[in-house]
Amino acid sequence: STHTPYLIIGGGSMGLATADALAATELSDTASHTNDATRVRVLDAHSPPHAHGAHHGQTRLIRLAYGEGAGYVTLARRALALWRELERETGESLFLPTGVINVGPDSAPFVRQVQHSAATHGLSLDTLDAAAVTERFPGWALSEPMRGCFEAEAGVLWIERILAAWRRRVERSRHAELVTGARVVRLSARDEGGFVAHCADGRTFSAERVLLAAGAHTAPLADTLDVTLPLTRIRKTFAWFEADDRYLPERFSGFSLTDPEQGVFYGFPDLEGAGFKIGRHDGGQPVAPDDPLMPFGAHGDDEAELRRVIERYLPGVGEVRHGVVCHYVRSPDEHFVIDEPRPGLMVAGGFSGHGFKFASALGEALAHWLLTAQPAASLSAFRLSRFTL
Ligand code: PYC
Repeated sequence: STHTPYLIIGGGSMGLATADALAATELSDTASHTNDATRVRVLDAHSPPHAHGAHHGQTRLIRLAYGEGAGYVTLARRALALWRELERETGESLFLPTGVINVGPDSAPFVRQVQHSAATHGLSLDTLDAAAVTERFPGWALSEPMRGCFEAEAGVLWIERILAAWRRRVERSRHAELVTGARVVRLSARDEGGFVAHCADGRTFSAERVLLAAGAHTAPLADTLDVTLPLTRIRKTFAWFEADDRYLPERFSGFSLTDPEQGVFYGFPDLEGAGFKIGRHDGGQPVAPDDPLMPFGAHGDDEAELRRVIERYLPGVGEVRHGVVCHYVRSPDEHFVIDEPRPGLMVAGGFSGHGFKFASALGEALAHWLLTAQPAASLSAFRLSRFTL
């Protein structure tokens, strides 16, 4: 049957995390479900991991001393514990504790919030002046008033490896199924309750409870049920560069960099010979959900905006090797949008370029919400009502 109790639209970070958490919990409880019937189905337009959404580019940061708000710290801690658990269970290297340094002047609200988050939650954070940053991490050339807040517990997640691991586990589960090549174009409500997902090729899948986690397609699909989500798709770029041995992970950590004139950047040490990786977090170009993304270099500033901060702060980084495009799906306040706007229809989107680190913990909370119909208290800050208050 194409009907299941639960349906997840989007087999990206949030969809697969949730499916994996579902497969690991009640769904596999043989006492309650003795047969092999599929209970959760995940639909993806492509075959994850892939480069059509927001989970390509090899690496993501996990930071706990959170510059976007102290309200994220508990979720980040839970996520880190679950990343370590996934590593143990799979025997794969998925998290690299390189540490993360948040570089910027004290006048930058992000840097102050990093310190506040650490102080509020008792996280260990070394606040270093410009000279101390360069002494400890010779890849940085900083001068006052720049400083760095270094968090040793933070690090790097291997995102595509994680998606591949979740996919394998979901495909092994007796109660979960991933359907690839299923491009959902419309949702409708069922008379007897629940919803139907209509695919471009004419297939339909229905369920009593649906999680819509389809990245750029989340808002357009919600719209087909008259649910308006305030999400914007933004074209983003990042690139790998040649770098000397100051950028190896023994000597250089992950980072955020706030320069009041140039913008907000993030980056990674030279891992497994890939080169030094850097991208810009703010800015970007709005694009419609289905429009192709112009390749790296199509915008005059794609490489230049990265070069400018490299020249100013990162003296051992050389020529660009390879640049790529991706997208952010942004909410108006850049906080996540996670809610149940219609009974049985859950949405998870608007991760605004900082969601992946939380995917393990969000998958756990979303799975529980999907199964129990009880909204997760840990996700209450992300509800849609904040935009109408
Ligand atoms: O949230 O740390 C982050 C991040 C890194 C790259 C994009 N976002």
